[in-house]
Amino acid sequence: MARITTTALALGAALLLTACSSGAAPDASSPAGEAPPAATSDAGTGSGTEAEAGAMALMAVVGSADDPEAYEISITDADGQPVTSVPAGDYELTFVDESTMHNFHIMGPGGVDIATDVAGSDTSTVQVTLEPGTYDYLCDPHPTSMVGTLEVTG
Ligand SMILES: [Cu+2]
Repeated sequence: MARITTTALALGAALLLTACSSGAAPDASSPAGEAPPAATSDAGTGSGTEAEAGAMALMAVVGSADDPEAYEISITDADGQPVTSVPAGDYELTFVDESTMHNFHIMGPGGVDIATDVAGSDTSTVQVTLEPGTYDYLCDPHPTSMVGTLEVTG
């Protein structure tokens, strides 16, 4: 009995210590551990918000790969994978709008308000600085069925 209690107490103390030491770190950056923020080639650890230099690529896509007139809208990375959250920073945003009835319209923090033409196609690339917050994008003619958000983290 006594031994069990002591063990339990020791365990409790250890847990408390752990809780205290982790709780003492005010910046809740990476609960995953102490991976140094050095620029390694490990892709996508997600931590360094200011680690990357230069603009990163995003695509603003209207329609699907098979059908530019499809009622779909998304923001993807350079590999075409959908993206819903990115760190703040400078981006090269490439529009992929080859539809004659849709457009891509994005607006949000920092005065960002960019829209492609509804009738015409647009595959241009613009430089955009994304600030922390929520960016909304939609197709102006179909704002309820073609709509999405991009969260930008600080
Ligand atoms: Cu549309």
